[in-house]
Amino acid sequence: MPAGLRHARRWLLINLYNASTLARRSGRFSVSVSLIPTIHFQFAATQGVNSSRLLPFGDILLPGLLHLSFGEAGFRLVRASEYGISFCPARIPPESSHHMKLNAHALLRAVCTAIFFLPFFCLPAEGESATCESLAQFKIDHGEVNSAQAVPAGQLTVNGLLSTRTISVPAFCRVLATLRPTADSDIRIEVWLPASHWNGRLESVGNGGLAGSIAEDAMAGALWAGYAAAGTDTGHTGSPATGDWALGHPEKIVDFGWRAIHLMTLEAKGLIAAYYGVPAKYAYWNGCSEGGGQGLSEAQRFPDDYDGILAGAPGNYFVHLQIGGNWISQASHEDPATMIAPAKLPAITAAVLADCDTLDGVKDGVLEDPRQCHFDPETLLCKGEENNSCLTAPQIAGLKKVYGGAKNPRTGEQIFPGYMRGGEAGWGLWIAGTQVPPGDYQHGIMVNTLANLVFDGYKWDWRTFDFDKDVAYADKKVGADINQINPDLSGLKKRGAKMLQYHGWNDPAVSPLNSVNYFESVQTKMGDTSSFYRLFMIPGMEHCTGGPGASSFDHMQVIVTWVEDGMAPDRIVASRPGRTHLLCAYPKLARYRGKGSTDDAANYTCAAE
Ligand SMILES: [Ca+2]
Repeated sequence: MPAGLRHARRWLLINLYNASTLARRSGRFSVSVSLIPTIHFQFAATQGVNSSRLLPFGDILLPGLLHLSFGEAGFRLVRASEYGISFCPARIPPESSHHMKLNAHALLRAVCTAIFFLPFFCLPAEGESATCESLAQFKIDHGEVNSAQAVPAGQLTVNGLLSTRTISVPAFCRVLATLRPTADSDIRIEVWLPASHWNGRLESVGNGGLAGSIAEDAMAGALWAGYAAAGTDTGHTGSPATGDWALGHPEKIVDFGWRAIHLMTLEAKGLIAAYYGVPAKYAYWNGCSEGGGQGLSEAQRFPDDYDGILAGAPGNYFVHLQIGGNWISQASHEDPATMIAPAKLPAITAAVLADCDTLDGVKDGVLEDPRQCHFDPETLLCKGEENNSCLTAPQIAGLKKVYGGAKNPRTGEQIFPGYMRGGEAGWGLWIAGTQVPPGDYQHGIMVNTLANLVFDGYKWDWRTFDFDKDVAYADKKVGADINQINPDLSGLKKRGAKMLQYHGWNDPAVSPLNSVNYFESVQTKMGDTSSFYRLFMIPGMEHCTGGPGASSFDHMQVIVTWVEDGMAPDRIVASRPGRTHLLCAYPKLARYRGKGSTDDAANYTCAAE
């Protein structure tokens, strides 16, 4: 294929996709029709939508032919992809269905226009594989490309930490590189480039815990959605709960803290531009847990890196998060008498719900805002023999410490907030445990972090942590690099980037109040941030996912809509099997309107408390 035509085809695909998402996000219905196998055109009815925003490609390719008007509704050719023969309505919002005025004449004219463009899509695929392999010679600034390989669609075997596994992927160009910004750095990155149907965007994916591996599954998900994807191990290899890589390697701590993500971003953008011949139109960060903290780091340190940032359940106050974990270990495990067996957790939540579930007006097993609940654990005191429905006095004392969070015993200052009432049934993996030392995740990551990044390795005894002087010591030693708490997001605001932070109220791994604290610190510093930074607290969601609340939604769709269409999210409809629920931009809360099913988000409104 001639280079010019290839370029035109690429631009068309990119912009068709963009127009498609704009149309869908604008709340208009769309209708899809496939003409021949492997060619699929989607027409979106775009009544009332500004045509100049919908047709960014119109300037390049025959604008008059792309804009079809039929009475009240405008039909545009907006997308091509390989779905085979079909004729189906796609994503028709109920409130828009009455706008549908598709008639035979309109369809005929639209199909004719589509046929005009067939040659663009019927041309043989360009030589991506050769182009891909040439990336092995591509010069990057902070290291070298190790390999570039065209991967066919199908099953890809990746070497996971615990086991080798296969993941399903579309055809893509897989680039492996190693970055060495310092002599002690060894940062592995991967950049995955869709062989076809690239949507013009980069989606970088984050890590969990102490990182140490690349999230191939998340990268595959991004590929399937048409994104070029990037990921890094942040400069060391190992389990996300292993920290021995850091002992005696201060530069590796910097790589983990912020440098690897930033450099990965720069190199991913360069590789994208080299492979496709055009730069990514938009770059997105998508991370939760440590990945959420990485998103905040990018927002604070390198606001030019991303146009949109999804920061879920961020472990951004990393030093204090671990100190909070130590607090829990000391509160609930230092003395075996304080240990709360996992079998007791459901009874605690049941007692909390009996006290507080209906404070939000709906009995649904979920607290809309657990801060409104002041359930007193003393009510669970065993009257006679201990059983799984009651707590002993030492257990109650430990539970109160988990709720209350880490505090400086001398000043009373909160070091890291505690965990919320109503989520206890989901604490098992993270907080509770019957071993000494505890085998839960919080404890494991805490010991590995504090022992290796702050103190002198595993000979350090977690029981000796001093919640006064050791806090300042830890912050001074590594806080500048691994805490992401700067409330000044003026760089992000200035360039028009957007950040959506979300956090489950039932999170047992990173206190949800940490998200509230950071969000409010930014409001204090900058005033109202609603034009570029919003927080969504998710009732009943545990760490990044799961829990009794309805918490599933298309995160990327929300941030892409905000960045590219300028539509800031006020409310998000989340779902779980059998239920939809309304999520509201903090500090608003979903309030039941009083009529209709309490499992239907349509019967709620976002209201100030
Ligand atoms: Ca409730």
